[in-house]
Amino acid sequence: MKKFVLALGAVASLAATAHAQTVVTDTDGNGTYSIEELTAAYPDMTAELFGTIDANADGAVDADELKAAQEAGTIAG
Ligand SMILES: [Ca+2]
Ligand SMILES: [Ca+2]
Repeated sequence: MKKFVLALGAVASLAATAHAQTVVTDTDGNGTYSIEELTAAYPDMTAELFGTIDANADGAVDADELKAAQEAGTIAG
């Protein structure tokens, strides 16, 4: 019984960790985030906001741009 309770606690803390952070998934696996992929994580995403995050304006957000935007508070971390 004690083992079961411990396992339950581990699952609960994992869930809390996942919830504390917005995870953007590279759904098509091309190494960058499209506006569709960002919208899945940030429902309030707009083309204008995407343009702000896409610092080098190449039409895709890479991991560095995403991190910079999160650190700058442009989008939630
Ligand atoms: Ca992608
Ligand atoms: Ca970019």
